[in-house]
Amino acid sequence: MLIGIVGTGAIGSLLATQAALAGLNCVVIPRRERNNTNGHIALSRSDLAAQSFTLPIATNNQLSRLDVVIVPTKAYQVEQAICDINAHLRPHTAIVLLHNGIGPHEVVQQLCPDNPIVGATTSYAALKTSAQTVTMTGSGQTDAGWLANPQLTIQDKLLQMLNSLLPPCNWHQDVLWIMLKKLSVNAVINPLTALNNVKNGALCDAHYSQSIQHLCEQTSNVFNALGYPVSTAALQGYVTEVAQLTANNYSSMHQDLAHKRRTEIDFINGFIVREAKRHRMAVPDHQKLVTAIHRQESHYR
Ligand code: KPL
Repeated sequence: MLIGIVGTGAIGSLLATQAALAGLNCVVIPRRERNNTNGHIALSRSDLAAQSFTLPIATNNQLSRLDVVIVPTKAYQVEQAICDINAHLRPHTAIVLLHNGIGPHEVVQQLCPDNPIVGATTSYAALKTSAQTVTMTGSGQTDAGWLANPQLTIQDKLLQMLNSLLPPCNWHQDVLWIMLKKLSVNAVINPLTALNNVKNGALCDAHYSQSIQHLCEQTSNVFNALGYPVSTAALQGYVTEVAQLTANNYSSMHQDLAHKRRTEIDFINGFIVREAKRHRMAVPDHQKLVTAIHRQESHYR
């Protein structure tokens, strides 16, 4: 099974080193200058006594032979990443999308109408400490399932692959629900920690409970309209659980703002705002967070 991994961000580099450790047949597809000669990329893992790995950079020929391509980029980078390689992909190559938020699979479906598309989320965490060094900062679990064109003959192979890379991995009949649940947590923790410059655990303070309740209530209304009946209390419970489990972490959105990078707000709270509009519902607290994050981004974009 030939696996392509797009980009060498934190999760991309983690996946590439995990693939090398597991002896999987894997090529790296850098997002910017893609080397069409037979180049290689060197990566080292600082959590594994600086163990180093050399991985091949995909040639066009290898791109056309991929069985699966994993896209572990930021949500807003997915479309360009797929456009860059689409001319070489065959229609049976499975595309695994692994990002925060919801939305990019719709454009991927338009660009690659016949390819099987998998949605995945993971609670693994990684940090790039230099261009060629990555460290796994947290292990966890991975959840995956079909988003489009399910291809049952390769499902077991994909699950086995994800279990080698980010174990344990569970396969879900309705992965959209898993993604919505994760989105409901990210829609609270990410913008609140980013705007208040605090670690995730700070949100357990009573000071935030009313804002969290309002956000979860509006998320619950939208999810109910989408056909996923879930209570405000259940969503609050997920948020509290993740805030406690990751108390010492800074959320990805906090890190994005701190490093003056674009955030994934448009695919997290922005998704809730768009769905609310489609169903003629009001989500004023999510809208306020989108506006406030955009305002912060406008200072450097
Ligand atoms: O997914 C996360 C993120 O930061 O993007 C959480 C779960 C909030 C952990 O920090």
